[in-house]
Amino acid sequence: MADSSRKSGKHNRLRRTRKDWIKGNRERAQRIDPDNESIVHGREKMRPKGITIDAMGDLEGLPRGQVVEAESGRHDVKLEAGELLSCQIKRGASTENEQSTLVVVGDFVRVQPLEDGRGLIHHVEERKTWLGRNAAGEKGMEHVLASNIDLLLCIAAADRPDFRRTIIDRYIVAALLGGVTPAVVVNKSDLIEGELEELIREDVEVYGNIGYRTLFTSAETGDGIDELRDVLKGKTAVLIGQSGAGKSSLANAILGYDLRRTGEVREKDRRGMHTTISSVMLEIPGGGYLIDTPGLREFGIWDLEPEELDAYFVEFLDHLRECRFLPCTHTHEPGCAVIAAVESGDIDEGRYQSYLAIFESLKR
Ligand SMILES: Nc1nc2c(ncn2[C@@H]2O[C@H](COP(=O)(O)OP(=O)(O)OP(=O)(O)O)[C@@H](O)[C@H]2O)c(=O)[nH]1
Ligand SMILES: [Mg+2]
Ligand SMILES: [Zn+2]
Repeated sequence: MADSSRKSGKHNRLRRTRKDWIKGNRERAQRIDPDNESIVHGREKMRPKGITIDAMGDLEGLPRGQVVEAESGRHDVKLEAGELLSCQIKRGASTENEQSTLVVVGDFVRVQPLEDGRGLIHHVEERKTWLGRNAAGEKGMEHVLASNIDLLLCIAAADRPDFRRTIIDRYIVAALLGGVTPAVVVNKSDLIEGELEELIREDVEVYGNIGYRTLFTSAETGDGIDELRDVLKGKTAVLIGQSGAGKSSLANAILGYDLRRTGEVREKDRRGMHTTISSVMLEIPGGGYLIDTPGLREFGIWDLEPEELDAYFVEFLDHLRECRFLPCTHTHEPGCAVIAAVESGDIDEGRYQSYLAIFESLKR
């Protein structure tokens, strides 16, 4: 089998399931719970199917806008005419999306302006791209963090003893699943010193070698901020990373003024205090949009069978067809070309360890 056909075969399989799922037998939601913004079906924790409730015709005359801020139950929508409207979700609102999160920053929506100056979201348009994860503690519910984005900036702080690459590898898989381009940003570069410097540079080089954009930044000294602005030009990007990594500080540095509240990091374990509680889309002077999000405690990959994971590790693709057994999970099989490439140094050992960890987590 030719390499390309095998690759596209995998993608097709994925596309097909996703498409079937979206276009397939749409199930009417039993109830939309506006408090947790999820669609509740008759059976709890059922994977939510794409739903449409109202016919599109009912939306005639309702202005269109984009959600620019979301915080429990409140959604600020920027109308195409420029006006900002604070909105709630109408009971019985409709969506073209299958994910459990009904409205998220980046969504294009149709709203009904109310007399009191606020608004009601009637309909959510299909998300072109999105960043999703498994909702914490709820197997089978995809929680969407942002939509209609071009770029995912995976922020890791250079000073942390728990600077771990597995989490970056998870973000990358999630980005690719949602049609988003990932980039790796190591922030707090001003704190890199001694032998840590070499270790981190080696770690980051791995991502450059497999084709992802990598950047070192310091929100403190301004190092790398111009380069980051260049990367963001004309794009909509979302900042993601653990609490305390410096996402809001980077947003402020890019904007050139302190709009986003930033927090402290505990001395004891260098963890952040979850300062940011809302997701906000910010317009960057000079072009582009940036979405600042709250730090995440956990990040599970959504909607992927374990045996489909290898297609999301780009550097594996050249080796897949050389495996003795097809299909091969690249975990234990004799004659596995991926394992051979790890042993020869062609594939980075850390990336392979991430693959194994994510593979295990997808089996459950
Ligand atoms: N030395 C140094 N400190 C930084 C840098 N960027 C952020 N910080 C500090 O790190 C702490 C956390 O920064 P935040 O921007 O609040 O982090 P966050 O990722 O937005 O955290 P959450 O909102 O909780 O997810 C603050 O004390 C910042 O001043 C940097 O580049 N260098
Ligand atoms: Mg923050
Ligand atoms: Zn293999």
